Amino acid sequence: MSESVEMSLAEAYDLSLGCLLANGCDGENARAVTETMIAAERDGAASHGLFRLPGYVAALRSGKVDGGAAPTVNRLAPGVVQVDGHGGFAPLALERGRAPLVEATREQGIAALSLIRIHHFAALWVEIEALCEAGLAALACTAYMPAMAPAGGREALYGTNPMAFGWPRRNGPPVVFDQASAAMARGEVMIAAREGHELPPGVGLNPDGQATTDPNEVLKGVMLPFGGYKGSSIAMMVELLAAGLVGERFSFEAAQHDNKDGGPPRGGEFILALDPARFGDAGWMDHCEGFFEKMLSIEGVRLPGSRRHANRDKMAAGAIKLPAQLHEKIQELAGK
Ligand code: NDP
Ligand code: PYC
Repeated sequence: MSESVEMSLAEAYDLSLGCLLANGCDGENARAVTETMIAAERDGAASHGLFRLPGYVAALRSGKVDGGAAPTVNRLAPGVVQVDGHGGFAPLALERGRAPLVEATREQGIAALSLIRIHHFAALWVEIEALCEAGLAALACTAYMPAMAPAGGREALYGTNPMAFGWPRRNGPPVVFDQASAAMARGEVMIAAREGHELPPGVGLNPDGQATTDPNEVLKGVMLPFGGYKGSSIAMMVELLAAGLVGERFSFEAAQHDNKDGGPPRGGEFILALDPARFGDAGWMDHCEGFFEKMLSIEGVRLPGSRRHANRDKMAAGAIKLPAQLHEKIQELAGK
């Protein structure tokens, strides 16, 4: 384990905000991006926390991303809300789309949010939890740049293409799963490389197409889908929803246009929201609570998202440990 620097969440927030402001983000974008990364730090999701800040800054410095972008909202159809991010980072666009999506979903029982011209570099549970806290069930997905081979192939075509789904609870946090369609998020592979850890088998191939558990070799080679052809089909679905449907770039197209500065490429996101109260079963909440109870009555079973929430509870009065090299890098990027 590398050396680390301990800091409170408030200190980490200030560090990130200052760094983004110093690199051309306006206040609203710097706040929204910072909140997303700090939420990940708080929940122990390091691969999508401050680890991403150098990439966000690279995209600002190269001019790929507009740190002052003001997302606009359009109601394309009764059940389709579109947010145009105008080339900015995803968090502010997601924030701007949330209230119109909740309103459309409550009106109709089901509605979708289509995000275009955004740069997504984060975990998806952030947007899902916010919708579940408004009493809705939701599903989100986004594509990236080619990192993973379709089942049977050895050439990257799909992004690591995450999909997240969440369900509201009566008391306590929603149940949310959020998973890459790759065997592991690429950020986790990068962290394994940084920490000198081996990967479990099945994550990827080296540049010669041979299976390897060396994260550095996987990063040079190609990642594999989880569960073989099953994860591969989910990755394909994500490409079709987050690019084909919303009218944005497929991962391979995003890479063709990207300047390879290490920051997130331009792409899209698709979110589907459902209001369980509009599906005809007044007792849906009790029914589903009973289902979760049943699940948890089986020894060894936990709900997805419970690890994050346990970390969140622990972190309430605690401190995060930022790798010293990353801390130094962020300070340098902030001009300190
Ligand atoms: P993991 O494999 O670590 O976890 C996937 C999900 O499974 C989580 O919801 C996790 O809940 C749940 N889970 C894990 N173990 C269990 C268990 N024993 N029982 C029940 N549920 C369990 O995540 P990934 O490596 O696939 O992805 C990590 C992150 O990377 C995600 O947040 C994803 O959005 C992000 N990502 C973003 C991309 C982008 O393009 N923006 C691309 C790819 C990934 P818990 O958190 O509680 O452990
Ligand atoms: O961890 O695979 C990943 C990832 C890609 C974009 C953001 N995170």
